[in-house]
This record gives sequence, structure tokens and C-alpha cells, in this order.
Amino acid sequence: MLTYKFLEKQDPEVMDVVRREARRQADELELIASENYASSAVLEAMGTVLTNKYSEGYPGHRYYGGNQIIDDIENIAVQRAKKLFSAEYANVQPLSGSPANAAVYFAFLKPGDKVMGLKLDHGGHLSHGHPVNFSGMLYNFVQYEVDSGTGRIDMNEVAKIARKEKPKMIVAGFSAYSREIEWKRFKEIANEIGAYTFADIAHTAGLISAGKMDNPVPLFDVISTTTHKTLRGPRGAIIMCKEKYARDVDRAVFPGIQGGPHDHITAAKAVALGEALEEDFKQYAEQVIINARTMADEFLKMDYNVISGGTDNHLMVVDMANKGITGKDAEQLLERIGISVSRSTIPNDPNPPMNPSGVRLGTPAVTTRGMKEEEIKKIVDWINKAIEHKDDKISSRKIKNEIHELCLQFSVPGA
Ligand code: DSN
Repeated sequence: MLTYKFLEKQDPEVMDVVRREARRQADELELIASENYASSAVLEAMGTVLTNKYSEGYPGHRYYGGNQIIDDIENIAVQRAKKLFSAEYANVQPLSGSPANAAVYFAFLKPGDKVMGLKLDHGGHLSHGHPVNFSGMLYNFVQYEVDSGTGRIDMNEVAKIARKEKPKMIVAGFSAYSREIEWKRFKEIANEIGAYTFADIAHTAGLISAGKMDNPVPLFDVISTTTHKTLRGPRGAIIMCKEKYARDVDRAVFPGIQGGPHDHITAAKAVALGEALEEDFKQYAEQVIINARTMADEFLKMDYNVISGGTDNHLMVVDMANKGITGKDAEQLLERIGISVSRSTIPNDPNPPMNPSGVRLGTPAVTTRGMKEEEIKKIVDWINKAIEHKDDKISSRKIKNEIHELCLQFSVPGA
């Protein structure tokens, strides 16, 4: 564990929470598809004196004095983001995914403009036009869905809706979709109707940057990503775009949406981007996908209903209906044996979002610990046994102990 000697002395109560959470992260299995373990170097960068600085504006054009050194950290992060994703332009200031998406809409659209995005219960994100989110309140979203037979986005259907609705922007991206996105086809459809293309690659940025999935950055007008999922950095986000939109994007982030950037987080983003440029990150990304495929295959062998029949990326959504348990109950049952997953809606879910039919599982975090196919097979077996014997306390205790034994063999950065 990192030392935290000053925190320990100053505030034992807070230190106790940090210690307990570090223990939990090390002792349990993290299968939440959007979570990962940032490296010790990323964690250290977040704890630096860069947190003390205000630096509204951009390198060379700040509204506060004393930013000549801070400019360096922002420039390093920008250069690394551009190199990693082959981007013409990068803004590394967005505080997280939703604010980044807000800035994208703000840069390209006016309130009331028509936009197309993937529906939430079909794998989209709240900020892709859900009515309870600012995106659905401010903009006129029309939503596309996955095909009910294949569980995949049907590009002919996307084209049909786009031609009929003529949105000003098409959003491609997701929170719970396990297949490759046909970026080129999205671009062709958008070109046909003169729409902007916006890719939200929050989930797969690490896999894309490592060349393991197709990269929309050179193709699309604008791209957002969080930095803490498969990219394995600090909580935060980045927007990339064509050079011609740079000024609009910058102005939308600051002063449009945000105040001062969080410079300690920018430093941590720079560290994570540097790590992702290294050769061993490519191997990590490849293993994330191999592990996810292994996991999906094991679930399928045990007669689980994996939406779309498998995965091309790091995640899968499993409909638990044929196993006689809801997504919420499965999440809580697995939590009791030391496995974290997130409940998830399935396409056209008959159940409400708080108690949906499915669970979403992902492999980024366990792969960071060094787990491979052998461990993944054990994990699926434990999940299956826990679900099959859900009322058997002795069996649950035994599985929990076995999970703990496995966790002891695979360390966690920072824990
Ligand atoms: N909360 C993230 C996820 O779990 O996918 C998206 O915002």
C-alpha cells in the first residue's frame, strides 16, 4: 500500500476508510466493466502539489499568474493523447465523462437541435439522450436500438432513422454493448445527411489505443473518453477532435462548462497516457479481450443468456431471467461472496432500471491483477455455483473463502 504517513497522523478516521477500501479492493474480485486499478504512479500523481493551482484558460493563455510550469503538464498530457489516439487535437481538461459530453454538445449544437444516440436500455449512456439527463432535456434526441434478434446495432436501421430524422449529430458509443462499433458505416451515414459524428469511447479507449479495437479518432469529428476505465488512469476525461473544431471545443469546456482544470488530475492523465503508450499495455489490452471472450464462452456453456451471444471487447451483459434471479439480486448475491458486478438493463427490459433483468460484467480490473483464462474459468464457475445454490449458506461461505485465496495470489496497485 502507498504510505500515507501524514494522512495517518492527521486524520485516522479518514485513513481508516482508505485502508478498509484498499483491503476490500485487494480481497475481492472486481468485475464492474467500467472500473480498473490505476497504477501506483497514477495514484501518486493525483496526490501532488499541482492540486494547489488555479489555471483557467489554456497553455500560454491563462487567467491567473504562475502557470508557466502547469502549462508543461497540460502540454505533456495533450501531446501524449494525440500520439496515443492519432488525434489532430486534444483537450485534457474535462472533469469526467458527462461534463465532457456536455461540452461536446455545447460546442456543436444549439438547445433543441436534433441528435441521434443509442437508447439507455439497449446499452447507451444517460448522456446520450435519456430524458432524465441534461442531454435529453436540452436536445431533441431520437434513439436507435439494438436488433432484438441479434442484440447488435443494425446499421440499416440506423441509416433509416438518420435519413428520416436528419439529426445534426449522430452519437456512436455505449455503456453496455459488447460488440465492435461500425465507425466507418456511422461516418458514411452521417456524411449522407450532413451530420456531425461524435464517438463516446469511454469504455474501450484503452483497447482502441492499444490497437485491439477499431479507432474512430482519425475518422470522426469529435470523440470523448473517460480516462479511468480500460485506459486505467485517474477519474477524468479527454475530448479529441479535428483541428478545425479545436477552438469551439476549448471554449465549450472553458469557459462554457467548467472553471479551473484539476491540474493534479491532468498530471495523472499524463502518466496513464504514458503508460498506455508502452508496449506492455498492448499485451494488457489483448488479455482483457481474451479474458472477456473466455468469460462469455464459459457463461454460454452453462446456459446463460449472454446478450448478442458473446463479446468483442471487455464486457458482456447477461440476462439472468432463465436462472430465476433478477440483476439486482444477482448483484447483491455476488457481493456477499466477494465479487462486484453491476446490475444492468437488457434490451427491451420488462423490469425497471433499479431492478433490471441483467448484470454487466467486465475483465479490465482482474486483468490488471494478472489474471488469465484459468482464473476466469474459476470465477465463472463460482458465479454459477453461487447462483445455483443461492440459499445454501455453507456453499456461499466456501466460495467466498476460495475467492479470497485466489485474490491473495494477485496483487493490486496501491492496496
Ligand atoms: N458509470 C459508467 C459505467 O459504469 O459505464 C458510465 O458513466
